[in-house]
Parts: sequence; structure tokens; C-alpha cells
Amino acid sequence: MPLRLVLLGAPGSGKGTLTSRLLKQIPHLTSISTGDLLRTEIQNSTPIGRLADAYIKEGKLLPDELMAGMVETELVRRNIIDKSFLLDGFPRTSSQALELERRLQDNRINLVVELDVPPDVIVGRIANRWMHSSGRVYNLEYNPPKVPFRDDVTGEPLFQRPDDNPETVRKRLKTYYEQLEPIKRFYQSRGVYDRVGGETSDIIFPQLYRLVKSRLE
Ligand code: G5P
Ligand code: MG
Repeated sequence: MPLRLVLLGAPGSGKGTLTSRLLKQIPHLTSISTGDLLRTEIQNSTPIGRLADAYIKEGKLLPDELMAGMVETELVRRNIIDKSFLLDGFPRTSSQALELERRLQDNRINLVVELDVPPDVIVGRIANRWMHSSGRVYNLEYNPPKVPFRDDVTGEPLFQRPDDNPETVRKRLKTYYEQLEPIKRFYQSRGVYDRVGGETSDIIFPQLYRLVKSRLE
């Protein structure tokens, strides 16, 4: 059966980092990151991009319907709605989860994994995050680029996210923890919820990989 996986985790919990690692091990999995989709829209100055820019800078969530529509369009565009996929950063509210279920019909999400990382660890990580427009993520301490402040693949300069300043990070974390219980209850009621935890992605990855492998077998 195809794996339809959702990674649920606080800002900076390692959703992007762990997604890249999973994709290296499981090449037929396709990932969609709503944060990356929105940043591309912003870069291209589309109407959605202009709207997203205002929300993201404030550390606020975009409207549920808009996000669900965006993800559905992407699943259809990539022709993976009935195949294995991984969603990074969506759904993140119970109403997004319900809306996604309605749109997926028979292709329901069959594994949701919460990444449980202590908030005090997260704040330091985000301060040291640098990224490339492709979505590749670096950390000055944990996974530094080969050449300082340059992307490993293209050599282009890296940048820091405008929503990675301490004040906005605090707001994003608050929103995440407010939404966690309702979405957790939603997926627990569907019998697909699991959790992995630890202070580093090196500790979390083997736990996540085991869960994912067991569903693929
Ligand atoms: P995003 O882009 O989805 P967030 O806030 O959910 O943003 P973020 O910040 O992208 O999540 P992440 O992907 O969980 O975090 O973490 P990461 O980038 O992999 O790791 C963070 C840093 O830690 C990196 O520098 C990495 O190298 C480092 N790192 C990883 N592991 C370790 C480790 O073990 N040790 C150390 N020292 N470092 C490590 O969404 C952005 C905005 O878009 C909108 C919202 O406004 C949102 O705020 N949005 C939505 N709005 C509504 N609904 C949705 N579904 C939306 N999705 C996005
Ligand atoms: Mg991310």
C-alpha cells in the first residue's frame, strides 16, 4: 500500500532535515513542503506570494482552505495523489486535517509522526539556520555548508529566513503548541498517530525510519 505520511513538528524540529534524509533512503517517496511552496510563490511575486509574505513575516498561519487547495493542486500536478508521498508542514490544524481527508477521499493519510523536540533546543537551531532558494537547509553548527554561506550544489549565496528572528519564532512556537492537541486527537481517532522524540535529528532519524519501513513492508 502507498505510504501517505505527515510529519508534524514545531518550527525547527527538523521536518525539512529528516525529509531529506528519508528521501535519500526511499527514492520513490515524493515530498511536499508547504513552507517551501509558499517561499517559491513569494520569490515569484504571485498574488498568493504577496499574501503569504505578510502572514509569514508575522509568524501567522495562512487560511486553511487556501493551504488545502495548494496541497491538492500540487499532489495532482505531480500525479502522486494515489502514490506514496510525504507532507512536511501540512496539515497543521485539525481543520486542515479534515479538509485534506475530504479532498483525498480513498487515499487517506495512513501515518502521522509527531517530532517531539524540546523547545529550548529549537530556538538555538533556528538562529543558526541558513538556506538556499531550492529549500536546502544548513545549520552553521550541525550541518554547515562546505563553503561558508554558499549552497553546496549551486555555489549560490545562502540567506536567513525573515521569519527566523527571535520574536517571530516565539509566535510560531506558540501557534504550533496551540494547534498540536486538536490535530493530534484528530489523527489518534483515525488510528494513524505516532511519535518520535529526542534532542537531535541523529537520534530521531532511526526511530522515524523504522516506523516508515514497517509501513512500507
Ligand atoms: P515552514 O517553512 O513549514 P516551520 O516553522 O513549520 O516552517 P521550519 O522552521 O521549516 O518549520 P523544520 O523544517 O522543522 O523547521 O526544521 P529544519 O529546517 O529541518 O531544521 C531547523 C534547523 O535546525 C536547520 O538549520 C537544521 O540544519 C538544524 N538542525 C536539524 N537537526 C539538528 C540537530 O540535530 N542539531 C542541530 N544543532 N541542528 C539541527 O512554514 C513557514 C510559514 O509558512 C506558513 C506559516 O506562516 C509558517 O509559519 N505555512 C502555513 N500556514 C498555514 N498552514 C500551513 N500548513 C502552513 N505551512 C506553512
Ligand atoms: Mg522546514
